[in-house]
Amino acid sequence: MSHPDPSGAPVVDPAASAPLESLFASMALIRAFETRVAELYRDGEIPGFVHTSLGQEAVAAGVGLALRPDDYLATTHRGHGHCLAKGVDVDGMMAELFAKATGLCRGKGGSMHVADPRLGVLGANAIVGASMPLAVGAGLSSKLRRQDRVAVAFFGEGAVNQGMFHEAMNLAAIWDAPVVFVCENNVYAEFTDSRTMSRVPRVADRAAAYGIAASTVDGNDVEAVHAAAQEAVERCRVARGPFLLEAETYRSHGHYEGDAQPYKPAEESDAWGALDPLSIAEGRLLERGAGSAQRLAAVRSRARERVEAAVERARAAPPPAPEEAYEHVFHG
Ligand SMILES: Cc1ncc(C[n+]2csc(CCOP(=O)(O)OP(=O)(O)O)c2C)c(N)n1
Ligand SMILES: [Mg+2]
Repeated sequence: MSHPDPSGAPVVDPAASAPLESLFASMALIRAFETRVAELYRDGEIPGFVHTSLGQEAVAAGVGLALRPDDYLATTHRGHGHCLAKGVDVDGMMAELFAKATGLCRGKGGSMHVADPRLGVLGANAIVGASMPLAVGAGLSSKLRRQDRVAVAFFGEGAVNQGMFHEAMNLAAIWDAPVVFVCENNVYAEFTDSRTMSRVPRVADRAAAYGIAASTVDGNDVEAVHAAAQEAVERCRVARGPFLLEAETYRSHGHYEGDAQPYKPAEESDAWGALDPLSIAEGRLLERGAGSAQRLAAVRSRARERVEAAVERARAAPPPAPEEAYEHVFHG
């Protein structure tokens, strides 16, 4: 069986792109949410472990706005932004991080296991690489049921030396599953420079080994991510086979909140700091006369207010009742 179209002509009209204003608003919400979550975690209000995607918001927003509500999404330990960009409820998300009964998973999942099946969000995942086989399964089910739902797997570049990457890429290829593999290449896997972990610096180059089309995009340029994601998603939608999209970016916080990051050279952090995705989008909107500095500041402050309302609701919400401990969870 041959692959339907491993390279192929573009399927998306560039004029169909989401407006930069919407992409900016989505990034502003993620920035506000995670900035506040980092503070609340530091202050001991949020339990467990928290990994933020601060600095990487353009990837989540660019891909999220290319998806339909019924498309599938599987994410990682660093998935708040992906879920928010897919449209999950901010109150439910915040309450979940607070481990409250009003959370999306009734407070039993937390940051690393949050899910929302109503929006195709198959879950965050503490197992590095596990988003990929999940998305292949979801994509295959969509194909077998003759639906046109697309499945996206987010993962980091630290996951691509896992067997799961190889197996998922190969199965998606031979089954022509509608899966977009989105690699957020943020330079580090925990405390290790990923450039020391492989002789193949570009993750996208690996796709050729499976007969899968691929591209690398500037992951801090939300318009570039969105255009590439739209193209990849629409290819899947019209059954042209899976796609690997690599987004080059940088996490501005530590691996987890509390990580002092001694392994990051200061010049490197500074250089990436100058490429902040929200500032890039703001600069572009101003340049195009698409918004005043005041209007853009208002977008950011509305996002902060929305998040603060979610924090207040989460604080006031009850914890899960002890008698529900064995409900909605797997147990032997
Ligand atoms: C199967 C598995 N191996 C190792 C770990 C420990 N671990 C957690 S995050 C991480 C690094 C992930 O790096 P990357 O995939 O680049 O994602 P990032 O944290 O940069 O978003 C590792 C090794 C794990 N959770 N699961
Ligand atoms: Mg990484």
